Amino acid sequence: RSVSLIGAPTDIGAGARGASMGPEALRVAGIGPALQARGVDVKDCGNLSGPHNPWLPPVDGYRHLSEVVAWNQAVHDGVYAELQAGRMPILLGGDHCLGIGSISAVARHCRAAGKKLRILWLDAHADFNTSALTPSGNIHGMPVATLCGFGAPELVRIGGFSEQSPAISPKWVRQIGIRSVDEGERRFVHEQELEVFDMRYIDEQGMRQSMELALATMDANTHLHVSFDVDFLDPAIAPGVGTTVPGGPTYREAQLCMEMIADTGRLASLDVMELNPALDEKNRTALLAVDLIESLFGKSTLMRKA
Ligand code: DIR
Ligand code: MN
Ligand code: MN
Ligand code: MN
Repeated sequence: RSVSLIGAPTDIGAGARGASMGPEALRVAGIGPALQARGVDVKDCGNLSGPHNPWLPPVDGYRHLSEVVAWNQAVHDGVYAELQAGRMPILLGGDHCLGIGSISAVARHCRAAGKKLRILWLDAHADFNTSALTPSGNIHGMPVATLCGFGAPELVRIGGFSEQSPAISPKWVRQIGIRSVDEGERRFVHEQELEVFDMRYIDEQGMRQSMELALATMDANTHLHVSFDVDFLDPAIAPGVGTTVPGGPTYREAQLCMEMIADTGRLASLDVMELNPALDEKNRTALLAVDLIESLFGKSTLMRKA
C-alpha cells in the first residue's frame, strides 16, 4: 500500500484558533514512521497553502466563506492528484470544513471509476448545519450537509458537482460517536435520514454492534473513506481539540472501532481533523491519534481469523 500525507494547516472554518498547527503536530507525533512500520510506502506531500485566517464575524450565516472556498479547492486538488496517482490520501487537518475538499475529490474519483463510496464520519458532532440552521456560522459544522448539496453553491460545486448532482448522498454516510447536535440540525438529520450511531446507541448496543452495522453493505467494489474528527474521542483522553464534548468513546472503544475498520480491508482514504496543539498537553492527543491510525492500518495484538 502507498499513502500520501497532505497537510492543510488552517483553522479557517473553526470556532477556536489552533487547528492550523494540526499537520505538524501529527508529524511530530510520528505519523510517517508509524505507517512505514505497518509496511506502508509513505510520501509526505508537505503542506498546502491558502489564505490566512482574518478572524471575522459571520456574514449571511457563513464565517470566512471565500477563504473556506480557497482552502477547499486546494484540498480537493491535492487529494484528487494523489488518488489519480493510485495512492491513498491522508489529509492532515486543519479544521473539519476541509472535509468538503477531501470528500468531493474522493467522490469525483469514485464516480469516474464506478466505485461505491461509503463514508464513516467519526465525530462528536453531526456537522450537518446549513447557513440557515447554524448557531455559529462556523463552516466546520457544515461539511456533511454541504457535500450532500445543502450549502454554499461555491462549496457544493467543488469537484464539478452541483445542487442537482451533489458529491454524495446522505445514504452513503454512517456517523459514529455523535453527542452534540444543534436544534435545527437535529431536525435536518432526521429529515435527510442520516444513519447515526450516537453515543446513546453505543452505550446500549456497544461499539462492536455499532460498527458491524455501520460497516455492513460494503463489498469488494467499495471505496471506504474515514473522516476522523479527533473530538470523536472522549476529552479525558483527547483534550487537544477546539470543541470538546464529554462522554465520547474510551480508548478501548476507539481501538475496537479502528480495528474493525481495518478488518474490512476497504479503507481507501482518510481525514484526520480538528487536532489543536494549542489546547493539548505535551502533544498527547496527536500521539493518541497516531496510535489509533496504526490500528486503522492493521496493527493489532494478535492475528485474528475472519
Ligand atoms: C456546532 C459545532 N455544531 C456548530 N460544530 C463542530 O458550530 O455548528 N464542532 N463541528 O467541532
Ligand atoms: Mn466535531
Ligand atoms: Mn467535525
Ligand atoms: Mn494502535
